[in-house]
Amino acid sequence: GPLVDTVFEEVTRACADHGGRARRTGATPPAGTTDSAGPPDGDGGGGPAADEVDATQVALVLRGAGALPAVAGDAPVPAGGEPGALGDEGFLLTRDGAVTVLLADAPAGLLYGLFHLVRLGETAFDPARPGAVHRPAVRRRMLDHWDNVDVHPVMGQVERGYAGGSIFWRDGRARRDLARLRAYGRLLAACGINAISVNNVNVHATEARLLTDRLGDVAEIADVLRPYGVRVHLSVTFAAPVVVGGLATADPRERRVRDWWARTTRQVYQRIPDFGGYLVKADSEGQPGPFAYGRDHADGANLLAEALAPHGGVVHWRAFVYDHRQDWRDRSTDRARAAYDHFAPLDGRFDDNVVLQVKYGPMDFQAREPVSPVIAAMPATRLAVEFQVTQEYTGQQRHVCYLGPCWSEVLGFRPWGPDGHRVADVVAGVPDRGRGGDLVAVSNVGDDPYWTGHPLAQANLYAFGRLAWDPRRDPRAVLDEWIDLTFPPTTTGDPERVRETLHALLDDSWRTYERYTAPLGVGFMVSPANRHYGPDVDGYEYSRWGTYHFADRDGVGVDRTRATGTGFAGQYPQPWSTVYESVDECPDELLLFFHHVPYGHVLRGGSTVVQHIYDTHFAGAEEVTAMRERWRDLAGLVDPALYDRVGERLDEQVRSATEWRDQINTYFFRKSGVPDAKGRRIH
Ligand code: GCW
Repeated sequence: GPLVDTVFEEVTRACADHGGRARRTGATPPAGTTDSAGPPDGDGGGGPAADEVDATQVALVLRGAGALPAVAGDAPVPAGGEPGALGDEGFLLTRDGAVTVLLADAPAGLLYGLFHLVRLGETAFDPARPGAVHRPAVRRRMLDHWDNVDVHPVMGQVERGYAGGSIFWRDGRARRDLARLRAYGRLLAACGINAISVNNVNVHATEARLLTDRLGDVAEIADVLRPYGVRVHLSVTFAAPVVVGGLATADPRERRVRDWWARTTRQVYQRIPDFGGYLVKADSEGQPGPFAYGRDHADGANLLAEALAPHGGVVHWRAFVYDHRQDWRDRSTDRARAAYDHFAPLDGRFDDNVVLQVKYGPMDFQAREPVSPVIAAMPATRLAVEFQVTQEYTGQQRHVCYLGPCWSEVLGFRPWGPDGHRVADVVAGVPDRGRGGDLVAVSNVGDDPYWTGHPLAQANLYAFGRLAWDPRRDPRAVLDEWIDLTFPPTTTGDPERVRETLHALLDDSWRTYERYTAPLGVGFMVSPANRHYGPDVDGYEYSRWGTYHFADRDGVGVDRTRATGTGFAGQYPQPWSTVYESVDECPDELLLFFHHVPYGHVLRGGSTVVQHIYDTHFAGAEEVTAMRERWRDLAGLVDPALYDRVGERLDEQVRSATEWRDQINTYFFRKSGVPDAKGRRIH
């Protein structure tokens, strides 16, 4: 099938890169493949067996596809590598004498194995390397594109996009840049990502038609990405039966509505047989949903699930539901509570092919939030945890902010205490704690030549895929992989310096970002007027979006305790509900998320809240200045255009971090009247 062809193409490409040779046996390569990617001596088709790939000797073996070559028959098979056990995407890498054997039970496994070989480089051929089975921890590793087909008057071509235009759409039309799409498929597969949705969760008029008369545009993308093991999903509007179907209602209980979804979905599968499914933002921030008909989210999700089930598709139903028309005077409504209040009571009511998609924190992708309590509250529901690779609230790809450590913390968090399962286990599926789901992230990719605007933001895309494959990996090790793949040691002249410099910039950049923006879990001090970029401490303080910090002359923070606040802390299982409830036990980095405290409150770390605010802002801005200087070490070692692009963005990051530092420090100095203990300049 197409995946095997892709494996072959990738082998030839890898071999061409290394001056070696690749041959395919047992099937005819697709037209053009061998000629274009074959060895430079023109010694193209037919001939020797696959074990003649390069002098280094690799055998790529698809088990079950006929008799195994002798070379794989003798290879030692580590535990877990029995026939069929590798699954749809797993692979076994082992040695048989002088031959490195890559074995898979399905073509996608070969493809992932091949990218693994590329990552390992020469070390893949080390005779001492023990055999190992590799399988993804999470079955669906998905990117959501918030791309609009039309240019939206406020949000533009890509909602919260910081990497140029969309790679799929431009000005209302499909771009049809198939070469770019193919390159994207390869990039996704190299990261381990196996699903994408191709349009924004806010579904406007034109985008609604992707489900019906514009389906061909989606099918074309699916055709290009299929050979890379990537399935395509679509964001749909819950009101589709009305807005594109011509019905008078979208009520899930109405037979004609159910028939419409069944018929429409059948047509989708006729055109795209491996279509992934629907992604839905319903009754959220103005998007239509089942509430209009007096139905709940389970009724709504199951309506679509029923239409998709016969074809093997899934519904990703987002749990990002809250009242965005809140009155700031009303202290009883707490946006952080909303997802749990809406969804936890529905546990057990969702069909098996519904995946409830929950943002990792209870608010909205802030630089620091507690893990959403919904993740621990729905053992009978499939859950997807949603991250934001696009840096809406973390510097908008103008700032270096490597999010691997943030996601790693979330995935490693144990909602039931030190002896309990992790978030990653819930997503992977563990008895009594979770039915298994997906990891999903909002994409940071656009039509920018570097894909992600800031060249170093590619590391976030890569880290998301790699952590979804194996959530236990150390984000620094993931970064090492990305550095080697992006700045191959043979091309930079001084690979050690490149590696050290990139680690110096990226490793701690998320915490640096947190320090110069909004520490202690306070969140939302971004500018509403400037699309969430840059500081505006009170920008959301009296808004309807439910995002408050309640700073006054005496103190700051949101009381979310059961005793005196909104009760949000009570949504966690033990021990966290007790830990978060207690002002003394609550971790410093989340203190202002859970408590309103006086400026003089002494943190567990020893300093007062206001002094901590001053200290972190001075430190964070200084760290950014140091990052800017450090980058100069790479002058002449990396591509000049890339060097300049990163340099320009670092200049902006220095400017912005300074602005954050000064506005936040001045704000809290004016509110509290407490001077900086270290006598630094506060304006
Ligand atoms: O973070 C917020 C963004 C919106 C986005 C929304 C969501 C697509 O500001 O732009 O809408 O979240 O996740 O649906």
